[in-house]
Amino acid sequence: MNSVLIRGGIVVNAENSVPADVLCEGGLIRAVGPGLQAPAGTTVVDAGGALVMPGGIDPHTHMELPFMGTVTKDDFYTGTSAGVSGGTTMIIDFVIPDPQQPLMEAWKNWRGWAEKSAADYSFHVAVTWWDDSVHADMGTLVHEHGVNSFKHFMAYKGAIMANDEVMVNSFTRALELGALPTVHAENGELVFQMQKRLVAAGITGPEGHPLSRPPAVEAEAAERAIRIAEVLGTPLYIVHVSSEDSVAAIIRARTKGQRVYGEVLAGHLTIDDSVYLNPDWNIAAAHVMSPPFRAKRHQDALWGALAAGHLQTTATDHCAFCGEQKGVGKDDFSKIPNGCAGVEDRMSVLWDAGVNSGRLTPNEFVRVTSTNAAQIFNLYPRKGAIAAGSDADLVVWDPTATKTITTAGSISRVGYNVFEGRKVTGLAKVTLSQGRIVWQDGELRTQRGAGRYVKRPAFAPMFDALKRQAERHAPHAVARAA
Ligand code: URQ
Ligand code: ZN
Ligand code: ZN
Repeated sequence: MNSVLIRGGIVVNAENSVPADVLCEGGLIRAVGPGLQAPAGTTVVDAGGALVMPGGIDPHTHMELPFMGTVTKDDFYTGTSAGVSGGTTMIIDFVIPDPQQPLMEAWKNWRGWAEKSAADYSFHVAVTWWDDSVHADMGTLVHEHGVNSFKHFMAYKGAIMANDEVMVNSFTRALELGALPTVHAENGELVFQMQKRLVAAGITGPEGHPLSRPPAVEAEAAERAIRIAEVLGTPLYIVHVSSEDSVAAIIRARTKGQRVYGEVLAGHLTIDDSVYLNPDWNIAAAHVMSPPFRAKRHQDALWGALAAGHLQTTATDHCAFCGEQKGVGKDDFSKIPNGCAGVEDRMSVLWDAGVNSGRLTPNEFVRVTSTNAAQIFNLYPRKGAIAAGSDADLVVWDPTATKTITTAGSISRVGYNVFEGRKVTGLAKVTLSQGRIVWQDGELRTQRGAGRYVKRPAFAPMFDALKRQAERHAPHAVARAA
């Protein structure tokens, strides 16, 4: 049986940090404690005083995504390999059915594509349209396939946008099933009309992208989703929160007792909207993603909310398009495929900008890069913890190691790295996935297909709490259902 002993590290969990060895056997953590003995045949890794942390969970990636007429460059193998090289050992990707496509058909496609993954993965499923079959398929996905979160794109009109009718139906069904509704919060109608007006006015370059999606476009949708969740009594998870306006909406709801979670991207925390004014069209276009990068002041609000616990998770929205793919929008920014990469660099960028700056403690870093995602998406303590019985997905982290991020040095097939040229201190020295060393001192040792599909059970134990929340916020809805 494959076994690895990590000796002489400091085990950093969300709750505490203790000097301890970690013994991994058969894909699981068997023991955590001082002076552990290595059974015969065990590979010993000398942590040399480095930190041993739960592997990162990126709850928002798009590997092999067909989107805006093309397909993202990283497949599930290259994308998860890039992840483990940076200390991320699990992704939660998205099944995104076309409108009118049966959810189960899309689901099977994504399951097939993901079989090549090098590390564990799971899926949120997008609800892009509504009829009785969608209602039924949501049940099948929750009960038989371990899906406990459904995504709603409030943007991308004419493609995958969910209107209020779809959202209300889907949120209601999610509550029945003990699943968590999530949203991409941008008002798709406003974006659509703003794009047309800007292009008609001759603003056709990437600088038009943020102008077509100002913070109010995001805040309106965030507020609307929060209010829909309030009326229906459902919890809500808002992906890639990028503006102080949306943060304010989340804080308002949370302090009223609503269960609203927020995710922030490493990119939105560290990159500002000046990138869209780069005179090199290719570089400006490489930063086209939605919501766009914002004016610097928004970063302070995002960091503050993350440190305060109003935002709980960090992700990347890894969605790697190359220069040729972005070039489709040469004459019209609204046609530039939206998306940037990041799964490889999230942990280092956040350590450097978060922990080295004093904004986050190492324990808080673990919480926002791994533990909170595991808890919110019902993977804990299988993931998100260094504890006996948990999956042996972990990273030996050298807080003193330094590198300069470059596209050329990337494992990801990204065309342009939005973190290009950023010097970071704090790197993954060794990464274990299912107890196997998949990254060690700069050497990638992943196996195609070694990653497993991870089921995430419905929130059965939380269900009563959800019902009680519904009773508090929406007694009329509960009375009708009874
Ligand atoms: O909106 C998203 O999350 C997707 C589909 C990718 N791209 C992006 O610009 N964020
Ligand atoms: Zn999105
Ligand atoms: Zn996304």
